[in-house]
Amino acid sequence: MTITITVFEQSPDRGRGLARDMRVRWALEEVGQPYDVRLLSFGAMKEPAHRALHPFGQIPTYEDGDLVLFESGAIVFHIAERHAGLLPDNANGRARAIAWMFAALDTVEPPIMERAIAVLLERDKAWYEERLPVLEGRVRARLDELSSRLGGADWLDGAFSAGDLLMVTVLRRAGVSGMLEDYPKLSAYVARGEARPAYQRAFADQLAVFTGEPPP
Ligand code: GTB
Repeated sequence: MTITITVFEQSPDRGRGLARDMRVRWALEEVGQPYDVRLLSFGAMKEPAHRALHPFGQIPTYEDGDLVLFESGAIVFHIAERHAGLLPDNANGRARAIAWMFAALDTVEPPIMERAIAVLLERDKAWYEERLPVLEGRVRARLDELSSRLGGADWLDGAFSAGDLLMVTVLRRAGVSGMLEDYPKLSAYVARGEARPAYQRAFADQLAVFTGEPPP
């Protein structure tokens, strides 16, 4: 049975790999699992057929036989549990890698997204100029802490894991605003993630959807 994921038919990020299917694609590439893609327009995402797969009418979803999943973090976790390569074999290392998955999605991503949404949708509000520095301060607090913890290591806890995969995708969103430039250790960390062959394949595939050209 081939895995099928849903992705934007026309991603608003214009092929920069910022939508959340990127992390699922990357995880599947890391473990060597082939997959199909179903392209969805914004309208189709809100139709009952897709809402049956995703209660919030969003991408990505994941289908494998009888199993249907939504939430990119749950999908990456499922892939990491089913296949070798994204979680350590030893129980404690595995638990710590899972903690980093949650940290990426629950501690680091929210302030980054809150700032990104304000910049995108709230520029015309009277309180925007006052609120933006507050939101940026929250992002910087997390980036400072994460950078301190990473220190000179290549990855967050030993070998590359699903925790790093999610953290790199989350940090890329902060990179768009230039905020990572003040964090050389985090910039190098993201670059290490992006240099992985599995990342490169995933990125090329999502870009090909946007350009309509086949991946190289
Ligand atoms: N928590 C869910 C998950 O992790 O899977 C969130 C899923 C989600 O936000 N999906 C977005 C979506 O379907 C796409 S990724 N949006 C359409 C809708 O809600 O109607 C978020 C996203 C969108 C666009 C950019 N961008 O243009 O840079 C980046 C990220």
